[in-house]
Amino acid sequence: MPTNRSLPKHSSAKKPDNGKAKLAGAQNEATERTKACLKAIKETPQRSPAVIVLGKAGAGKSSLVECITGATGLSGNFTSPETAIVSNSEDALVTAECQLAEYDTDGRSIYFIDTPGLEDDRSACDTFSTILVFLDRIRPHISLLGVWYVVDNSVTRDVEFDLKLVEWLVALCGVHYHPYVTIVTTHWGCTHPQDFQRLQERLDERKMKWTRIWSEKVDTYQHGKIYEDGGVETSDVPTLSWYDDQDTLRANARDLVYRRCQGVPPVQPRIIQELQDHISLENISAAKVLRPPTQTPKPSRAEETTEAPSRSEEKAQAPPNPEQPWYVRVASGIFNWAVNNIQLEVNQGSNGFSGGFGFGGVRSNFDFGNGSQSRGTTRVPGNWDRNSVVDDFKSHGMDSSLAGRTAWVQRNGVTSAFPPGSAELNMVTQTRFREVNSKR
Ligand SMILES: Nc1nc2c(ncn2[C@@H]2O[C@H](COP(=O)(O)OP(=O)(O)OP(=O)(O)O)[C@@H](O)[C@H]2O)c(=O)[nH]1
Ligand SMILES: [Mg+2]
Repeated sequence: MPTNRSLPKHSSAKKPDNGKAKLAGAQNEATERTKACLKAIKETPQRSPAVIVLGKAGAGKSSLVECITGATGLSGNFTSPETAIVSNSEDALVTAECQLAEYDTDGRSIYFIDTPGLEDDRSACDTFSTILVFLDRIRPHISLLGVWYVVDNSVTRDVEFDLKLVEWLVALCGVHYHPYVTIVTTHWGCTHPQDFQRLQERLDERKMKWTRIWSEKVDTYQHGKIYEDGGVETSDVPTLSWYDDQDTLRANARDLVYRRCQGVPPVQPRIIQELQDHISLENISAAKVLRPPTQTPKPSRAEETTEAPSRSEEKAQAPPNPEQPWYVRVASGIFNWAVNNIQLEVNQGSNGFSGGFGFGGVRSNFDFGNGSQSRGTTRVPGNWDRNSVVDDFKSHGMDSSLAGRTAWVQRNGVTSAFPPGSAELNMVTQTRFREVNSKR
């Protein structure tokens, strides 16, 4: 059971006692709500619909979840008797554990998973492992309707870590889950057209970078812009005030839920499948992106093979010890936990994702579970594997070697921090390759 260890943002700052009491009450409220949601989710025979909210520390994740669900106690924002929001950075809470809040829409409950924010290179791995432990625990009971990634658009420019986080998001979701990813930008409150212009330019620049990393446009929602009916974004100024327009902000965010959470996707994010397959944390795609620079990555085994690491290979790893890097230690924690809590797995199988992992023919090089693929076999022309980037190149009579593909990637504007031959870059390359060739 996760404990809410939410800490005051500037813990050195002196706070009035009633502020402390409010924070303690808020933490308690969030913990109790999460427990109640977990209980309800476990007791529901079907998988419960859920949305996971991810992003950098302080981006506005908890506030967004509160806005949609009406929950309090996640962000440290408090509501005054006049219903205006009262918040300042001194009173804000840092989300230290994943929390759940329920949004009831048309008689259907959607659970929002508020997650701890990723702060910097040094701590991102630990934060991610906290998210993974929670996700591994809850995954047999949920279907993710979407992954929402929150970005504070008032921040002037992206640093390397921001771009790394988008790479992380791609690796976490997999290209196949792209249609269900939403980037939510926050901090749009402004009254002057020039301020709006600056915010808009920042968003446009960011969108270009995100598109390059994803190799496709990602759906976005601007929390604070004025929207017309049907989710049409406007350039109206003043935009919505964070302090005075919470009702409209809520209506807009709930419209987003309506638009983006219509049905259960036929696919789930790659991370869910990786956890289900008990892939060790060192081999989890998204963890590889966050791996601290000091830790030597395992040599890429993706080159010239499309085979997923087999279960037996995974199991053959040495047992964890304190000298081992974080990802091995945490992995054993996750899976020991899973073994010790078998009752949480009761729904698995009976409500499985019915054969749904083959989205659009674009797959990761990891096994997505339907066992129907003939991986690693020699293929003859005309019998190409749709999931293999190597076969895509071969079927077009092109140089499919790593050098050939790397040259093609450079000529065709694919920018990625993933290493040549990695599963991630292969996926991005494959998407771009198909895009380019579909235009010919
Ligand atoms: N003006 C304005 N303030 C916002 C907005 N979104 C969030 N905030 C404020 O920003 C601060 C951080 O918001 P949180 O919702 O706690 O951010 P978070 O991403 O959950 O932060 P961590 O849990 O630390 O990762 C709070 O003081 C919020 O009131 C926004 O769109 N506009
Ligand atoms: Mg938070």
